[in-house]
Amino acid sequence: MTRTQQELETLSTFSDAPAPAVTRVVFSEQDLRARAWLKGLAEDAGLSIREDAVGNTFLRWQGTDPAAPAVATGSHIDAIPHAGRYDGTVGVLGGLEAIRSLQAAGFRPRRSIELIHFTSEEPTRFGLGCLGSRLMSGVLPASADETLRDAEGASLRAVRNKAGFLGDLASTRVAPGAYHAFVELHIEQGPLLERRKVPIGIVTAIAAPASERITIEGQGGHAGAVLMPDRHDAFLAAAEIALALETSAKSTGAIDSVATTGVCDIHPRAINSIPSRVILEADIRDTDSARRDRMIEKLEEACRTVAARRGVRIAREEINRDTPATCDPGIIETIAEVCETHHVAFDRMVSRAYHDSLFMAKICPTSMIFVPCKNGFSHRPDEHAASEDISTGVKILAGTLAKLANEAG
Ligand code: HGY
Ligand code: MN
Ligand code: MN
Repeated sequence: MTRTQQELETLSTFSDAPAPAVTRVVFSEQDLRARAWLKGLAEDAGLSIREDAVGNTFLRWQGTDPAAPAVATGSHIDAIPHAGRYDGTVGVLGGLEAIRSLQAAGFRPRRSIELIHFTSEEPTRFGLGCLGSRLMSGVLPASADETLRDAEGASLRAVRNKAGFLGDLASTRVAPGAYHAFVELHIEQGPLLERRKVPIGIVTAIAAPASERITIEGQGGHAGAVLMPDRHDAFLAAAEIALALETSAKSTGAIDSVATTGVCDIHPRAINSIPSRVILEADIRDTDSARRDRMIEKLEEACRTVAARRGVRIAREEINRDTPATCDPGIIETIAEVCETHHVAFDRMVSRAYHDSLFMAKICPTSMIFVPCKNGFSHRPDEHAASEDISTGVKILAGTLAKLANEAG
C-alpha cells in the first residue's frame, strides 16, 4: 500500500458515517480533527502553515526566490453525507505527496510551491459550494459572514469563529498576481477515462454551476377528508417542477446540459396530511452558460404554469449562478509535456463537476489533472480510485509543479 493510500485510509476515518461511507461536513468535529492531522503531516514535511479567516489552509514549501508568485496545488477534504473517500482528498494528499517526492529527489523550486486546503468546497453546510475559493477570488463578498446560515440558523461568522477561525472575512481575498499558476489533482467523477483506458485527463474547461431554492406553498389538510378537486397539494406541484427541470436539460440537444433536484423537504411530512409546503433545491449545469440560462428560463416558465394550474404559490431564490472556467492553454501544454516525458497517455476533457479550480481560474492560470474512478462513481460510498492511477496522477502533478516552479517569467 503506498503512503498516499495509507493516508487516504486514515483521513477516511475522520467521518460521521460508518465506513466505507464518509461524511465530513465543514467545521464539524471530524473536519477539525482531519484538519489537525493534515497540518501534522505538513509540519513533518517542513512546510510552513497559514490559515485564513475562513480556514483556507496554505501549506508552503519555500522556494529559493520567496518573493516570486508561488505555484499552487490543492483541493478539499470536506465530504458530503455518505460520500466516498477520494473526492477532494486525492488532490490534497496527492499534492502533499507530489511535494514530498520532489523534496526526496533533491529538487529546489525557485518559486515557492504551496498546497492549499480549501474550506467548504461542498455546499452541504451553508448551501453554497466552493466557499473558501469564492472568498479568495472575490466572487463572494464578506457580507456572506452574516447572510450564509446553516440548517440551525447559525451564521458563517459564528460557526467559523467557534472553529477558531477569527478575523475579518474580507482578509481572505487573494491579491491578483499572488500565484503564478494553480493545478488541482482530482478524481474524474465520471466514467470517460476508465472507459477509454486513459490514465490522465487534462481539464480544458469547468462547467458552470447554478443552483436555486424553490418554495412551493399549497393548502394542507386531512388526507382523507379533502376531496381531490379541492386539493392544492404542494408536493405534486413540486414533482411536476422537478420533472420539468429534467425535461429542460434533456431538450437542449447538448450532452453537457445536466440538472438535478437533490433536496426535497416536505411539510408537515405526515402520511395522512396533504403537503402544504415543499422546499426544492435544484442544481443546473452546462459548459455553455447561455444554454444553462435557457434551462433556468424553462424552469421559470414551468413554475408559472404549475402555480396557475394547481393554485399554489411558488417562490424562487437563486443560490448561485457562476460562469464556466476556461483552463489556461499554457498550463494544459505543460501537463501534456510532462505526460509525454513520462510516456503516460492523456485526454483533454471538460469537467462537469465544479471544483475550487473554477474560482482559482479567476486568480491565476489554472488547469486540473484527472485520474480515473471506478465506473465513474462519486459522491457515493463505493467511490474508488486505484492506487496505481493515483500514483500516476501524483507523478504528473509533481513534474508539472516542478516545471512551473522553475519556468521563467
Ligand atoms: O458538486 C460538485 O460538482 C462538487 O463535487 N462539489
Ligand atoms: Mn464533491
Ligand atoms: Mn471535489
